[in-house]
Amino acid sequence: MIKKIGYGVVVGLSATVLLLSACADESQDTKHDVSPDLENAIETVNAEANTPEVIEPHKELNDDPVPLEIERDGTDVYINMTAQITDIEIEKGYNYKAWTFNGEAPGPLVVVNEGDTIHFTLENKDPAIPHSMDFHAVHTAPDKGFANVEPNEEGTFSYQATKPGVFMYHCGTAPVLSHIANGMHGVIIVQPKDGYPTDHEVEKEYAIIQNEWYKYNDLDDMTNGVPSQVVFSTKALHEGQSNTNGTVTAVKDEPLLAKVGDKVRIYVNNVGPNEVSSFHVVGTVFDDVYIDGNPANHMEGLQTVMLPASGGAVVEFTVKEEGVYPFVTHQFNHAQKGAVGFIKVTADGKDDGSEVGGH
Ligand SMILES: [Cu+2]
Repeated sequence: MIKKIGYGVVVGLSATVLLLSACADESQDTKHDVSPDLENAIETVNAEANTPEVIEPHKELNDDPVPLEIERDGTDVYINMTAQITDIEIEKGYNYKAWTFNGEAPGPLVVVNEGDTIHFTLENKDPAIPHSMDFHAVHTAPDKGFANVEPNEEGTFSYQATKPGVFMYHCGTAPVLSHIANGMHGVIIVQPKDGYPTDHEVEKEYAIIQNEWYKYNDLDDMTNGVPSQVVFSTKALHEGQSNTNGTVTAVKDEPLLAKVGDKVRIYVNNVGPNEVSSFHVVGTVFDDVYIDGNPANHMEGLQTVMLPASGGAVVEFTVKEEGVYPFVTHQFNHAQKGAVGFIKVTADGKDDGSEVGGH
């Protein structure tokens, strides 16, 4: 049913890292008990903590996005991707020097068919650190199939996609949390060989991904803190659809479109890295849900679908009236941090130019 992929949007610059309040409190409490030398040392540490934690060789890097390459020969699919450093404006005026696949975060949407053999090549354009690819859609010995590709090198790996679904992919290089939270995540859809039983009812389909952002390249914040932004992106499944990065306004500024009466299908995945998503579309009930996107996991009549970190689903619902239907994670502390998008439903399915509001 699906075809085609697009590309992402990027901008330039760097980011700052804020001082942990715990450190500030500690320096405050001990202020009168320490020698002037130690006091100076504390100030120096605090000053350093305010500088961006960009790895030295990444400082001047901002590689343009490289289009995903996919070629098919029967059931052999050749996929070429890059690991690269690219700035992403995750919030207005805040650029994050992301570690990415192909210059997008989440990375480009990959679509293959159940039973395909994937021949995957990763070109690591990062001059400083190794990267790798862990496709949740395949069976392989991770130390071989998901092995590191060293800086400025290429690695090729082969495996079969035997299960249909909406799977996460991510860099699996240690520390994995740094690589995922810095932007190295995405989605691979494996289309079921016999389709979904509701294929003939669906008029519109989209792909949506949820991810979190933390303080820049701050493994402590990624490990012990809470996300600074929780966001949605949409990836082009069909020609002409938007293809965005995970930013706080990505699916607000350009809402998804549908026509009154349409049955809408969304391929959704929560790439985390840490948080669960409680995916809900306001003003509808999901008629059909395929947990993890496998037709065998068919459920009906769900209000909210829980997506564990890395979990996916295919959800389908019918939009019965004109209007703006927000989709959220119903963990509203995360909706407050950005995880809201809009589906605009009009009489003819075209954008009537009206404001969606609610940013
Ligand atoms: Cu990596």
